[in-house]
Amino acid sequence: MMFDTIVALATAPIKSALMIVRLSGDDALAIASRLFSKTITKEKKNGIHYGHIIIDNQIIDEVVVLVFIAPHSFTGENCVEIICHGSPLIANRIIEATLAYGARNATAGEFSSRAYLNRRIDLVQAEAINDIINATTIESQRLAMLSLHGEASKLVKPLKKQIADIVSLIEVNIDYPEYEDIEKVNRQKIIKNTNTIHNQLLKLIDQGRQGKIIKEGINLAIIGKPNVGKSSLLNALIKEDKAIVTEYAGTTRDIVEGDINLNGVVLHLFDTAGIHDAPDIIEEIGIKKSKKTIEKADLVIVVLDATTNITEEDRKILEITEQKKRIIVYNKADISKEKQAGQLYISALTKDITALETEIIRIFGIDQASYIRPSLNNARQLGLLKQIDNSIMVAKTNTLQGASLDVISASLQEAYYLISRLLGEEANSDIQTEIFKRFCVGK
Ligand SMILES: Nc1nc2c(ncn2[C@@H]2O[C@H](COP(=O)(O)OP(=O)(O)OP(=O)(O)O)[C@@H](O)[C@H]2O)c(=O)[nH]1
Ligand SMILES: [Mg+2]
Repeated sequence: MMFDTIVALATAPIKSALMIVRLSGDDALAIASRLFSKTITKEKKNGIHYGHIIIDNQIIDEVVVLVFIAPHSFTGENCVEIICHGSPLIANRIIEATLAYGARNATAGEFSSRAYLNRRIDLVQAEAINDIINATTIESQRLAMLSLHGEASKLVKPLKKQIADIVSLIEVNIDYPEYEDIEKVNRQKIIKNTNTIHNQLLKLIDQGRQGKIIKEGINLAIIGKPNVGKSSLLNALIKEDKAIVTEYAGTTRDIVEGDINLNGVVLHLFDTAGIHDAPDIIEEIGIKKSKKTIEKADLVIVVLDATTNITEEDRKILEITEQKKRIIVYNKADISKEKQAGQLYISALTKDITALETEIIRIFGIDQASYIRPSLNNARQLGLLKQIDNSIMVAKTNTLQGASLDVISASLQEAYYLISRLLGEEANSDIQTEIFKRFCVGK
């Protein structure tokens, strides 16, 4: 593919030890040669060159230039990386000079998108680059790295082949029914194969969901009536006296947030105003916010007071959180005399909250393997996996209901196409090519 040459600062635009100006495109070598004291040509192999940046006959900086000749570069194009001293002024002068010599400013993510367009990486790998940059835990960084190395993409490639196998069989039966040496399509076989693919997809979706949690964390709302110890619980979880705690009901008015890393999973915690009736106007606003926080939470912790019986207010809170994934905890266990079997008791005051932490991990069903296993785990990938599964299930239902082979094939082809979309492959890598690669029909 032919592309114009793009330039960008690859490092932060702040005073630092070094900065990197990156160029990629057909004219990258020529443009860099015009400002570098040495000429960089294609004939030279990938390499490191020491020299000077000279603009308007003036030495601007002493630099190291990395040269990557197409296709042996990240973008698959000719690439030059100029490592200059870490002055924004110098980096800007270098960038301006490259612009004057015909480069243009790269847009956000354009180097990665070129790597994708030049087929150096697929779409899942391109998404992983962003994940690596945004990762906040070692665990999520590790998952992103697996995706970048193509491990996540490999998960769906066998499915594509399996679908192509059934579609090939169906299509050949439709198009060449007169050939006797062709395997006759058998509905039982289609059902068996769709079941196998469905089970694999369910597994991928579950693993992706776990990967998503490791990558993005969980929004966790701490909910309850006033004075049950919600803010004390937030403080115990984050191991910091962040939220104000008093013996007066109605202390928390606004949402107090905190993040913790629990076994490699980031919990975004939201301590909320106690929900109750007849509040004053400020509390009323706080309570509205509490209810909004419930909506956006992945997990709600309903805090009850272990020292008192459940009240009407508690009941209402249990009712409004009923549809959510939730954990009900009895706080103030340190001073409660009676304990009911099967309930979760904690003491936010004495920081005895291990049982709750264990339950949080359990409820999301994250197994140890998820931390090191590649997965298709962003919203786009998970959405497409579900759509693929849906098409497979339609094919199965149609087969069971005796639909025509054309109709069954159409759903399977849709599933195949969706896998291509997941990987960001072009439409011309379409299923017809795949089918006829396998069959030597019309000998
Ligand atoms: N004994 C005991 N007291 C606790 C515990 N947790 C909280 N308290 C006390 O209960 C009172 C209320 O605690 P908070 O954490 O402010 O309660 P809250 O649910 O945030 O209250 P609001 O913000 O008013 O809704 C304070 O006096 C705490 O010290 C606990 O586990 N044991
Ligand atoms: Mg509070």
